[in-house]
Amino acid sequence: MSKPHILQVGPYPEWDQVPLDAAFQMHRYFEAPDKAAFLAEVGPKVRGIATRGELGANAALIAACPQLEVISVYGVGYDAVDIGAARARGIRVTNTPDVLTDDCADLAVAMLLALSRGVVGAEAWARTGAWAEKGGYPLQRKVTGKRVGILGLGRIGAAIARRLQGFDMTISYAGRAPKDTPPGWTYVADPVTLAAQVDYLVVALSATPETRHIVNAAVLAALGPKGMLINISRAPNVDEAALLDALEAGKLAGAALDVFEGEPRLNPRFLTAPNVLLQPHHASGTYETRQAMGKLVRDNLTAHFAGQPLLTPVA
Ligand code: 8YV
Repeated sequence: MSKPHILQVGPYPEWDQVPLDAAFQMHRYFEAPDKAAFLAEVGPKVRGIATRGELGANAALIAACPQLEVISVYGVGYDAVDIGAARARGIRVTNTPDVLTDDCADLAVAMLLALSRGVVGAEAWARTGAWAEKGGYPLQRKVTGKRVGILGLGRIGAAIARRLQGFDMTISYAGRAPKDTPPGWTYVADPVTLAAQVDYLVVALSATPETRHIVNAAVLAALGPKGMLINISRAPNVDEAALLDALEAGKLAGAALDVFEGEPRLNPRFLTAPNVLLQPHHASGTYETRQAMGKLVRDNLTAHFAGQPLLTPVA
């Protein structure tokens, strides 16, 4: 039997590419110099799309594949997939939840600690000889015992909160509705109120049209000049212009970001803004987790084409 044709939107590590090539007829969209011509040629044969969280599959890509049955996303966030276009044609969509939760939470905590303690600047202080020339590094902000607000207490948000309990932090969270949480975690309905009562605001929301710029100028003002923002979710959840304005005006103590509008290119204002910690969207970027994500992408495709239930469907 011929192998199902799969449109591959972005690159995968070799340990994924080899088994994908063995099981499916992969068409590497990202390598095609003329994307339109490539799609016109392979689109009619394509029954599956394998994509990455940040690349997704837009309506045009979906429309170019009239036989499309399934979209398998390498990532938990599937906001870049036009779910409406997929649902309208009964196209199934899968993602890679759970396997990346720990890594995303670990990096969020690492970013919070590094930002608050000035780890990156302090490293440069030691490395460049500023320590010997100027003396000790300027004092930083203590983490243990502070108040953290988690915007979006899903799997990743809850994993972040559990870790931060180990730092004796007070945990509050906002989201669509209160959750069943460990004792002492407080639900706050409104993001502005949440920001006003915490030292650190960690954004862990999945991105939807409703959450676009949920962290806006009012939320940042409520977080205030001693407050710090950590975004481990998706760039559109934060109004970047408002964030840069607040940082440049000293109205926010700092921000640590793993995601950016227009990534991988950054707004150049981030390069000069004070007290920002920039990370290249790599919260799930460990060998262990990426291997598990790749396996889940394949297992979902394999299940679909074998007529078995999908492992992690979102549509
Ligand atoms: C990945 C992600 O970096 O899971 C997500 O939603 O954004 C990340 O895990 C990305 O999907 C890998 O391409």
